[in-house]
Amino acid sequence: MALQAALFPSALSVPKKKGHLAAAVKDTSFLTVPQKKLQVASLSVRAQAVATAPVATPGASTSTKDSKKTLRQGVVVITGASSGLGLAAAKALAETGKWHVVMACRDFLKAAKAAKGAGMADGSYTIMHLDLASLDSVRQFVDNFRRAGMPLDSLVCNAAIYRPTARSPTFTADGYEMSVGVNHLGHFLLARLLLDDLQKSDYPSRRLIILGSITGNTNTLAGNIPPKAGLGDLRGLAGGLRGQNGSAMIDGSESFDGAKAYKDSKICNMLTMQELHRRYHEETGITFASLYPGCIATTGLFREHIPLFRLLFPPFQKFITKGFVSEAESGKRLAQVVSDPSLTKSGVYWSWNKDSASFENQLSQEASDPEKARKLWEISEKLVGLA
Ligand code: LMG
Ligand code: NDP
Ligand code: PMR
Repeated sequence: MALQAALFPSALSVPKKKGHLAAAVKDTSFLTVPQKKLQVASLSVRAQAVATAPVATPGASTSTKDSKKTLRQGVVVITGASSGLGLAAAKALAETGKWHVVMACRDFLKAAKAAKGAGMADGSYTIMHLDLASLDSVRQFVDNFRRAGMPLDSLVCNAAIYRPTARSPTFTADGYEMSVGVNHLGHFLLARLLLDDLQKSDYPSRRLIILGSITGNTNTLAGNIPPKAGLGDLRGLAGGLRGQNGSAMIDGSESFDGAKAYKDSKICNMLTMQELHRRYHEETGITFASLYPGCIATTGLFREHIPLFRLLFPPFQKFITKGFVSEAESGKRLAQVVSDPSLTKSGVYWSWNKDSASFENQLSQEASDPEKARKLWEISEKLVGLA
């Protein structure tokens, strides 16, 4: 911890004043794994290059035809890339040589170990601190990312927590229930702030991807395993998801259910993707997408579940439901959504069949309700300080 604090002071305290912030990010080299220079045009992630870095602007690399010939390396930000799906996708993308991966993680040292352990090549990634349980940290991440001078071509909102056995809520730095605070609100702010950066990119296909899940969709068997997801009329969210002075559940229920809170947060993720599509796709050309990568039963997502569940869940999914997918395979699926030239359609929720072929999947009625999406958007804007 002491080492982490020394390396990364903001892991412990988030500077509030602008001056402090500027000072804290002056030398951004401590944020990076500074090896080879990025092959992103002539950009470097090193701090000294920040001031002069020619950030890519729309049209800067002339026509799409030209950019195809000399397609520069893309930059993708993946939240929660220190484990599970995020790590596997980071590895898959970095290995192609076509992508530089910004691993946006809450635990710098864990992420560094994970990248090394996964065999990711030095120079193919940069680690930057992001704790989605703090809106200050989200803003600081955006600031740090911009100062590093990289373009943004793709953003993957992947990080999540699942508290299946929790019977009482925990809260983010801003006082919101943790599962919805991290999985939805933190990502909502991040996505909104980084839209500008995606828009500035000259990359041929810019994408914003938010992880969804089958368990938030009640039009599936898996989505009908209790407790079922359901946002109700969003009264709990509108009340600020504060346990003591109101409900910590989106639907306003009095009792807290950690498993439901997670599934609710996934509905929010899928609704947000569609609302982004409605509001911004036509104007910006950015592709907005969500996906269910399959049941990756071995990831850290289940770390808080009871040991018996963790033991039985993988064979149950492998041999009984056949919904199991390995971390490596799921990583390839997510990498496809980031970079496959055929997956440019916006507003889509992708899934895969047994042969790992992607298809456009149908969301449940609630997870595709435009009125609910609009209401969720407006309340979320207030909660994250954008309205
Ligand atoms: C709840 O947990 C939490 O309590 C709640 O808070 C909330 O978090 C909720 O949705 C979230 O979860 C419930 C959970 C925990 O129980 C389950 O629903 C477990 C589902 C997954 C486990 C299924 C077990 C099936 C057993 C399969 C074993 C593997 C088989 C390999 C087959 C190989 C074939 C070659 O509770 C538990 O985790 C406890 C689970 C206890 C299950 C005990 C099951 C024993 C009976 C097994 C019988 C049948 C097996 C048939 C196999 C047939 C093979 C053909
Ligand atoms: P993991 O637990 O392995 O990975 C989650 C990642 O999120 C970790 O890197 C974790 O960081 C990070 N994270 C958690 N809290 C925060 C925070 N406050 N700030 C920043 N990062 C945070 O789970 P998965 O890989 O399984 O999950 C990835 C995504 O896939 C999630 O969105 C999940 O909903 C989705 N998904 C997963 C399925 C599955 O079967 N596993 C199925 C369907 C969807 P750290 O390493 O520090 O803990
Ligand atoms: Mg579920 C029929 C297929 C199927 C699929 C694809 C999943 C995916 N699950 C299926 C069926 C069942 N599950 C059945 C029949 C049961 C009762 C035994 C069951 C139980 C179960 C539990 C207790 N399943 C779970 C849990 C969890 O705690 C996981 C969860 O809800 O996390 C939120 C989970 C999951 N099942 C899945 C997937 C993908 C998950 C986890 C992850 C997620 O949505 O992110």
